[in-house]
Amino acid sequence: MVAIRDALSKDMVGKTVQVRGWIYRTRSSGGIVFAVLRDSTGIVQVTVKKGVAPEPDFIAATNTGIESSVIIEGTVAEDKRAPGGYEVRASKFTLVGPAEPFPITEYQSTELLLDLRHLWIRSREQTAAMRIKDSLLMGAREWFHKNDYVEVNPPIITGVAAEDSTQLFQIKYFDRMAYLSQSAQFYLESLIYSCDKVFSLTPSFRAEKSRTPRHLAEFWHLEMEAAWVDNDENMKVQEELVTAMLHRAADDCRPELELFKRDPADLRRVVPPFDRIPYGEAIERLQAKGLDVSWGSDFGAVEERELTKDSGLPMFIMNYPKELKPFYMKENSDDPRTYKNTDLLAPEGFGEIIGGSERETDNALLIERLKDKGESLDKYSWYLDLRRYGSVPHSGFGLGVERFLTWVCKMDHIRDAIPYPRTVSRVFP
Ligand code: NSS
Repeated sequence: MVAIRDALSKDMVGKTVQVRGWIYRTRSSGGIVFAVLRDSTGIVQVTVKKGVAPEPDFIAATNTGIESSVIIEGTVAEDKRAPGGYEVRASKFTLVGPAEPFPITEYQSTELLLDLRHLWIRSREQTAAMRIKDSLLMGAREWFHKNDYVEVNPPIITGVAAEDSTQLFQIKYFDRMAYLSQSAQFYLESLIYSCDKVFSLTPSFRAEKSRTPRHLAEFWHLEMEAAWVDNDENMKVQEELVTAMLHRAADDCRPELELFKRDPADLRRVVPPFDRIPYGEAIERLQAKGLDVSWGSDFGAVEERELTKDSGLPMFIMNYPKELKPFYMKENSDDPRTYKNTDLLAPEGFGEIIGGSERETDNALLIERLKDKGESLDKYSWYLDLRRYGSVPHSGFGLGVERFLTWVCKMDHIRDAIPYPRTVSRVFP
C-alpha cells in the first residue's frame, strides 16, 4: 500500500502499486472508467479498462459513486492529462464501503456546507488546512523544546476571568458555577515557579456575540510564559516562534499551501526582527490615512487592516493605553499611561494573531486595578499569592492558532481554519 503522494513520481512509473481511499470524482467513457481517488496526501487518476481489469471489478468501478471507499491495484503510468501527471492503470478494483448519493455537489451555500460539516471536512481545502495547522504546531513544539520550554496542562474549568468577564461561558459545576477558560495565562504564570519556561496548547472559550470573520467561540490557544523575561525579550520569543512555525509549514506543506494560492516563499521571507511600532505612532499612521481615531481608540479589524494591508511581514504594535487592556500587564515606566505589552499583527490586512505582555509584579497595583473593575479579591487570592512568594519579572503571550492559519492560508473567514467552528449561531454538528 502506498500513499497517493508517493505513487506520483517518475520512479514509480511501471511499478505495480496498491492505493486506497475515496472516490473524488468519476466518469466513464466507452469501455473505460476514469476515477479520481483521494487520500489525505493527494489525488490520483485511476483508469479501469474493460478487458484489462476482471469483469466484476470493471462493473463495480462503473457503478461506484463518489465518496465510496475503494482499494486499487495497478500500474503507475505517466499521463499528462491526468491531475499531477500520473495515473494508476487498474488491474484490480475493490469496493470497500459504497456511498449513497453524496449530498455535497459542486456549488453549495455556506450554510449547507456548515450543516454538512462532518462530510465537508473531507474536502481538499479542509484536509490541506488541517495538515498545514499540524505542521505549524509541529514547528512551534520543536522551537519550544529546543529552547527548554516545558509543555504543561492547565485546567479548562476555572473560577476566574482571564480576559473579558463579559465573554465568559458559565457552566454548572456540581452545586456551584464555574467558567470555561479564556486563557491559560494565570495558571501558566504559576507554573513558571516550577518549570521556568512553559507553554500550553488548549482550547479557549469566549462568548463572542458578534459575528465576525475573526472570532470563534472556541479556539485553540498556544500560550507561553517565562520567568526572567521582560517585554523586549518576549517580542524576540514571538518573532522566533512565528518564524519557526512558518518555515516548518513552508518546508512540509508546499502542495497544501499552493492550494490556497500561498507561495511558500512568502512564509520563508518572514525572519526576525519584526517592525516595532508604538501605539501612538500607529494612531498617527491611521490618522494620515484618514481614519477617525485618536489617542485612546481601540483597534478593531478595520484599523488593523489599514495598518497591515501593504506589508508582507508581521509587525508589533507596542504599549497600548491601559484602558484598552486587562489589569495584569506591567506599567510602562517610560509612559505610565500605557502598558508594556504588544499585539502582533499579521500582514496583508489580516491583523492580530498574538497578544502578549510583561506581567505586573506589584500586588498593590494589581489589587487596586481589580478593585477598580469591581472584581472580588477572594477569587484572585491564589493569583496574588504568586507575587508574595519569590516573585520574578516575567512575560508571556497567547497565539490564536486559527487566526494564524487564516492568515497563512489567506482565508476569508476563520471558520475554515477549524474542523467544527463554534460560533454564536452554531453548535451542530
Ligand atoms: O485576548 S488575547 O489577546 N490575550 C490573551 O488571552 C492573553 N491572556 C494570552 C497570554 O498572554 N497568555 O488573546 C490572544 C490571542 C489573540 O491575539 C487572537 O489571536 C486569539 O487569541 N483570539 C481569538 N481567536 C479566535 N477567536 C476568538 N474569539 C479569539 N479571541 C482571541
